[in-house]
Amino acid sequence: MKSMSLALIAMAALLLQGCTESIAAQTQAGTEPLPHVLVHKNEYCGCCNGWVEHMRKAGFHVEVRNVDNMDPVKTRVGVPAGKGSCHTAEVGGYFIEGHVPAVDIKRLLSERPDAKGLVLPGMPLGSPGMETPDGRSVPYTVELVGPGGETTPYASH
Ligand SMILES: [Cu+2]
Repeated sequence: MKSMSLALIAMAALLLQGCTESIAAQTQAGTEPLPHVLVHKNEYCGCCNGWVEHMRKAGFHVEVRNVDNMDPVKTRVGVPAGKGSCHTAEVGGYFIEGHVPAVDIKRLLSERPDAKGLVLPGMPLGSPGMETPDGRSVPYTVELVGPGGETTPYASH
């Protein structure tokens, strides 16, 4: 009889330990996992791959889709005229145009503003994926694209 209750206590202890471990794992991974990122890009775009690597290092799961013509994608998601860059991504219901830093995308996903997405027009030197061998960079501003396609400054780097 005594040995049986000891066995029960040991089993309960194991169960408790199991619970504690799974809670610890959840906390470590963060409360909400980062959403899946779908990137549309041209097969031969090198700086696009640089940005994909930057996003993966930041913890995003990135799926890459190579397309010959980017125009239909940009039109569909709503990239404003003159604000385009080399690649267009979709994440959490927003679009991300160009070499936008992952930190801005994480902020977008936590704040969830009423907007279509973020744009970083052109390909500014020093932005993620546009690093230069000598470390040169230019200041750049990521813009938020509102529901009507209007842009407002979102983050300066
Ligand atoms: Cu680029």
